[in-house]
This record gives sequence, C-alpha cells and structure tokens, in this order.
Amino acid sequence: MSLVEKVRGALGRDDDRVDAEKLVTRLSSLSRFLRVTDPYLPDSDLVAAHTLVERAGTRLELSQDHTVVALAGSTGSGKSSLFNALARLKLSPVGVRRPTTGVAHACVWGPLAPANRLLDWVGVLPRQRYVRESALDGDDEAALRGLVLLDLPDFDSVERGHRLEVDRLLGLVDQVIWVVDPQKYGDRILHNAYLRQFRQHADVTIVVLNQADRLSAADTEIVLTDLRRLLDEDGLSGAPVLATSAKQPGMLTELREALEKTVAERQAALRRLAGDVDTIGEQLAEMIGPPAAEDEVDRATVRQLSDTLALSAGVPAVAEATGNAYRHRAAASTGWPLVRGLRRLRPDPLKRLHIEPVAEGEVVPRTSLPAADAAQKSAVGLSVRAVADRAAAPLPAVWSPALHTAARSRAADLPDALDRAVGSTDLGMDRVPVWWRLVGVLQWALTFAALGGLLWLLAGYAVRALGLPELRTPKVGDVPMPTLLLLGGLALGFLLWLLLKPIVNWGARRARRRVEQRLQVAVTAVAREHVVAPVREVLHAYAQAREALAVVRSE
Ligand SMILES: Nc1nc2c(ncn2[C@@H]2O[C@H](COP(=O)(O)OP(=O)(O)OP(=O)(O)O)[C@@H](O)[C@H]2O)c(=O)[nH]1
Ligand SMILES: [Mg+2]
Repeated sequence: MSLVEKVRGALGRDDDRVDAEKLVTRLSSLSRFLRVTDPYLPDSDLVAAHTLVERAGTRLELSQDHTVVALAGSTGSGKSSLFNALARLKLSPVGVRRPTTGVAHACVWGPLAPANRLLDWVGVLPRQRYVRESALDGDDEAALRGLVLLDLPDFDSVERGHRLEVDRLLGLVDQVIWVVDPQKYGDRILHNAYLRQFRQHADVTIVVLNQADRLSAADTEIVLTDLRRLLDEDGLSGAPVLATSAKQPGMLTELREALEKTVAERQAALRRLAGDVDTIGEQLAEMIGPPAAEDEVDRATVRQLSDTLALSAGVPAVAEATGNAYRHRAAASTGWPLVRGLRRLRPDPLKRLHIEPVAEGEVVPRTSLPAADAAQKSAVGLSVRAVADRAAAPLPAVWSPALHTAARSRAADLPDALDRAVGSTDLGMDRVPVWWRLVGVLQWALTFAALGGLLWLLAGYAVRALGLPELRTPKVGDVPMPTLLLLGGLALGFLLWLLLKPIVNWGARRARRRVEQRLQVAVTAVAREHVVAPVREVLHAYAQAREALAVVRSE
C-alpha cells in the first residue's frame, strides 16, 4: 500500500484527505529534490531535509488515530503538575528540587496497545507509559481519547542530557504546549532558541501561562498581553495563549477544550509535518535561483573552448601538413615527369604525422602529433573553467563546486579523445582529383613526344655517321620535326607545370581550410562530450530540483 493510500485510509473527512494528499505530494517532491541534488550539493545542506522525509514517512505510517502532544518549558514552570492535573492522576513526580523530570513520561487516553508502536518510535520507555482509561471514569475522558500527552524534561536544564532529549522529542511530536510561568515567560533562550524556530508551526502550538493562580486577574491580563506581544515578534501570531493553573482545576478548562479539539480533528500530525516541510522548503529555496536555460553554456564559450582544444590537439599542424601534402601529391601526379621521381623520394607530410584514413571499425592508431605544451594545457584548463563559470553565473553559489567538478570530470580523457578525433577525421585527401590524372597523362604524352624527338635525332646522327642514305625528315616551317618534338615536348611540359603551380597552390589552401573546418567540428564534438555534457547534466539536475522545490513550497 502506498503512503498516500495509508494516509487516506486513516482519514475520514474529504477535506482531511485533500490535506493529506497535498502533504504526501509535497513530501514526494522533497524526496525527488533530494534524489536529484544529492550527487551535487554538500551533505550538510541536505541533512535536515533527509531527516524530515524519513521522519514524515514513519509518522504517517504510524497511528493516525493518536495525537502526540508534548508539554515543554523551563524547569519549574509546572509541566509535570499540568500533566498530572490533565490526567487527573499523580503520574509524573512534581518536585521542589530542580530539575525534577529527567525522562519523558507519556499518558495515553484510551487503550495503550495501539499507541505502543508510536511510543516506541517517539522513544518513551515502557515503564514511563501510563493509561488514562478507567472503568470508574465512564465517558468523562472520552473526548480526549486518542491523546498521547508527554511530560518533557526542562529545555534549559543544567543537565545537558535533558536538553538533548527535549530537542529530540520536539522534532517528533505532533503538537507542543509551551508552559511558561509569570517569572520566566520572557526568557531569551525560550524565545530565540525555541519559539522562533517553531514559527512555521503556529497551528500546532499552544502557549500557556501557568501558575496564573499566583497572579491577580489584572496582572494576569498584563502578563498575557506582554506574552502575546513577544509571541507576535517570534512569528507565532497564530498560536493561542491561555492562562492556566495546575492547582485550580477550573483554570484548565480552556486548555482541555483546546486539546479535545486537536484530538477530534486528528490533523495535528499532518499540520506539524506540513509546517516542517514549509521550514525545510524555505531553507532549500536558498539553493535555488532563477531558471537555468537549457543552452546556458552559450556558443561563444563552447567556441572558445574548442579553439583552445584545437590548438592543444595540434590542429594547425595538421592543417599545414594537409596543405603541404596537397602540394606534394599534386606535384607527384602533375609535375614534370623528369623531376617527379625526385618528389617521390621525399616523405608525404601527412603520412609523417601518421594521419591516414582508417576503415570503419578499425582501431584509430595514435597520431605522431606532439603532446600539448604547458601553455596550451593551462589555456585548456582556463577554458574548461570558463565553461563552468558561465554555467554557474546565474545559479546560487552552492552549485558552483559541482559545476566545476563536472567540467573537469573527464579532463584526463581529453588528450586521448582529441588525438582519436583528429586521427579519425576524414581529411578528404584520399581521392586523386581527375584533373591531376588528365594533366599527368598529358605530361607523359609530352615527355614521350620529347623522347621520340630525341630518338629520332639520335637515329639521324647515327645514319649520318654510318654513311647510310639520309632519313627523310619532315619540317614544320624551318624547324625539323624531331627538334620540334624534343624541344616542344620539354618546353610545353615545363610550361604546363609552371602554369599549374598557382592552381595547385589554390587547391592546397582550399584543402587546408576544409581540413581546419572538419577538425574544428571533430574537436567541438569532443568539447561537448567531455566538458559541456557533464556540466549540462548538473544544470539538468538543477532544473529538476527547481521544479520539485516549487511543489514542495506550494502551500
Ligand atoms: N501555585 C502554583 N504552583 C505550581 C503550579 N504548577 C506547578 N507549581 C509548582 O511549581 C513547582 C514545579 O512544578 P513541576 O510541575 O515539578 O515543574 P516542572 O515544569 O515539571 O519542572 P521540571 O520537571 O524540573 O522541568 C512545584 O512546586 C509545583 O507545586 C501552578 O499552577 N500554581
Ligand atoms: Mg517535571
């Protein structure tokens, strides 16, 4: 059975159900808030909220038929006397030596058994549990059935243990009756350390001015007015103030009626928890500010990061090598065949860096690019920090460490990831352009023509030297054909190479720019995956926490 169903089952009236459901919704949003913020915010800031979720879960599972009301106050104010007077029995010792009460006593109106689990949880020892159900009383006490009244030790005790016990119990009970006396009702500790901390709980707080029998009616009025003023200053304007006396049963009627109302409504537990959720919601609100836009890490910051990453990954060196490789390969394909071979002897600039195309699914080998130097590394560090700073700017300061940790979380992987990105980027250099082939063929044709001319000339000399009949040599204008072929072939080849030089240079610049762009894209992807994505995760948690808190704080 879910918590909502349990609470619903225990409540009768429709209005009560609405309140209970609302409380459960707020509590589950608080859990959600804690779930999303836990990895990122300091434990010390969340511990109170964790405690509340845990405590609320347990209290709502325990008896909804019982209302746990504590009598709290300083020593000698008359808590035990009031406890006994309300029970009409002498249960808790009243003493002259202060402090008297050292451990909490409980009195249960109605059978004890159903309240035992609740009292186990509250932590009242079995021997300090009393039952206010007697055949002799008849129905006199029926209106208080379901009340579990606690007599607490004094909160301002000389005994440190008393104070700790009071603080523990005040965190668990459904309602508190603060018992003050005419001498000490203005006590600073009472107001600053306790009542002010209960300002969200005015609807489950009653303040009684006890020992009123010791004051005249006029003085009682004066003290009550002053006490009211102090409570208003504490933020407890909504809490009722009553004058009581443990010595005169007639002066307990108002308090008894207030308790009967509390018991009948069975709302105190829910109201107490709702007040706690209000308090925690107020505290948590300090950790949540304006909404963080989805693209909080803007383009300019990412651009700056990928620029520094590109430098550290040696992108300019690869781009330059690409330009040189273009020229090198173009010369090898289109250059003058007579010197082409010499070109081939020199290594290809890209191959020297070990950047070669890799088939899909193959492991990308490491490039031979030099590792980033100290200056580049520190520039990367600064840019990574800038990403975190940018994301943290609109958020409350408590998120800043988480954002910086996230930005740096994968920094150690960056050098490898960048090298892999550079190594696996298609530089577009594996295809030989068609015009290189055509020019290559033309260059060979011209070279063959020149060679043909040379052989022809040599054959002519040989024929002449041997005294054989002279070969018939056609002429173009005045120039004999073999000479034309030799000189024309050589000159045209050389000219073609000269003419193509600017085109090759232009192609090299284009290849270089293209490679720069492709590598920039690859490096930006690494920047996004390794730096921006972890930061975004934190921002996403922030957005979810913000949503959850809005529900927690909806009253
Ligand atoms: N006249 C008068 N005396 C009271 C009243 N209530 C308590 N007393 C006396 O005040 C003294 C202290 O009463 P306790 O009930 O022991 O006070 P307490 O708040 O339980 O004190 P601790 O247990 O020490 O915290 C006792 O002597 C009581 O008789 C009252 O309403 N009127
Ligand atoms: Mg006492």
